[in-house]
Order: sequence, then structure tokens, then C-alpha cells
Amino acid sequence: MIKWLFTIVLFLQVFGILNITTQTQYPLNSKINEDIAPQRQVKYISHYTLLRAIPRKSGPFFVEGLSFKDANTLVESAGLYGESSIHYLDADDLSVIKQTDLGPEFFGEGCEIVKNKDGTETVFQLTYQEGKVLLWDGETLELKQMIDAPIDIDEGWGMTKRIDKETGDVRLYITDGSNKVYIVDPETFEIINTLEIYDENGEEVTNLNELEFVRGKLWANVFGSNYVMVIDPDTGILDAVIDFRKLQKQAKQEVKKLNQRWNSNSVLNGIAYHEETDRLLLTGKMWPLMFEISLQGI
Ligand SMILES: [Ca+2]
Repeated sequence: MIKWLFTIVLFLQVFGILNITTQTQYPLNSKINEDIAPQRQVKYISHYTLLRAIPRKSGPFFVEGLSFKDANTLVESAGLYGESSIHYLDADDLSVIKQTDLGPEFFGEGCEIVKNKDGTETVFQLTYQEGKVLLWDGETLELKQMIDAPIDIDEGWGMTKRIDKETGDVRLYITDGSNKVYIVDPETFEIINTLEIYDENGEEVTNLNELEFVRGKLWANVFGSNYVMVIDPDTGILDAVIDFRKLQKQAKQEVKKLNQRWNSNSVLNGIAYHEETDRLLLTGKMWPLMFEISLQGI
């Protein structure tokens, strides 16, 4: 519901019918709220190296979740009613290795793959407003189980995982479109903790969407903005804002070249990081490209 309202507001704003500000404007440069981020400046980052723009061999997909399964394989969730799926992609050429379509009653959202104690894998996939979490067999992508999302999580938006390097314990991090990030035990699917994200003015950073851990920091797409928030996962403090508007521009040019449909929902959404190879991939909803970038120093 929030997404559709946002789209309507965006439309009204574009045509000058509604003159309001719906999200924080960046770069963030005003004074720091001392309660939230003492002596801390939120960095604004717009420079990175674009290594590759990889054309998609299938889709376009309304990307809602993206993660590495292993160095050679990506798991991706696609949304929209009647078009949702969970699929594996070749991480080099983006061809579809395996795909399962969701029933028309489900709108796929954030996804993540978790290794089970018996060595098998499970893919978790959130649904938008259905209140369900789909558990897929990591080898076959057949539905193993469907569970209820915790009641506190209003809508399913983004998901990623964090593995404790000492204990091996896995925690899922989940967003619901608010400024909250829910930390969930994948075995019980109960909320263990909740982070609330604020900018340096003490304003809530809302519309947090697709997530990824990159070198120990939690990266979060802000829906509709083409910005990624870099968050300290232990405190919820916002460390940096990365401006990826140029990637959206490049995706838009490619869409025009291919005579495909472009609309205001075609925003950045999809971050995947592979720690061992240091590969960092970004994509967006209905984008015909996936971008591999290098961004050091944060
Ligand atoms: Ca991700």
C-alpha cells in the first residue's frame, strides 16, 4: 500500500500538483544530532569505479531481493502479482539457472539463502502484504514450507543475512518500509532485536528496502531514491550515504535503446556482495543491466 501511495505522490509532485517533500534530501550536511550520532559526520559518497555493466539475458525482473548463493551463482527475488519468482542466475553472464514462479496471490520481496546445520540450504523469501515467508529448497527451488512473518513486521520489503564469524550463528535482517531493521533468528523466525535508523538530524530514515552486508557494514537501499545508506549494524548509526543516481541513468538509457518500458518504479533495488572475491553487484527494478562496481574506503 505504502509503495502505491508513494508512486501517486511522486506522480503528483512531478506534475507540480503536490508540492511537498516526502523524503530526506541529500547530501546530508547539516548539524549532527548529538543524541543520535555524537561527533559523527555522515559521509556523502558519489565516486566509485564501474567495472562492468552486465546485460541481462532474461527478464526484466521487478527485483526485490539479490544475494550471492556462492561465487558463481546469484539468488534473486522478483515481485509484482502474477510476475513474482525466485530464481538462480549465473553470476557471470546472468543467465537463469533455475526459476520457480510464485502463485498470483503472492508478491515476492526480499530473499536470502542460509546454510542449514545438515549442510543443505534454504532460500527465505518475504512476501509484500501477504504476511507469509516462503522457504525454498536450496537445491531444487521447490517450496518446502510457508510460515507466518512476525506480526511486528508490517510488510515484507528487504532481507539479508549476517553470520557470526566465531559461533557461525546466522541472523536475518529484515526491513518493512519503515526506519526499522528487524534482526530475526532463521530457525524460529522470531525477532531478536530491532535497529532504528536516523540521519544526523535525528530524522527517521524511512523506506529502507533491499539490504546487504558489505565489509561488515549494513547497506540499505532507500526505496525511490537511488541512494544507499551505510549503517553500523551494532548501533544503527548512519555512517554514509552513497549516491547511485548515475547507475539509474545508465539503466534508463539502456531501456530506451531496447525500446522497453520505463516508469517511476524502475529504481535501484538489489545489492549483492561476495566477501571472498570482493565482488559487489547492483541492479534495479526492471533494469536490463546489472552493475559491478568497486568502492573502497568505507
Ligand atoms: Ca541483498
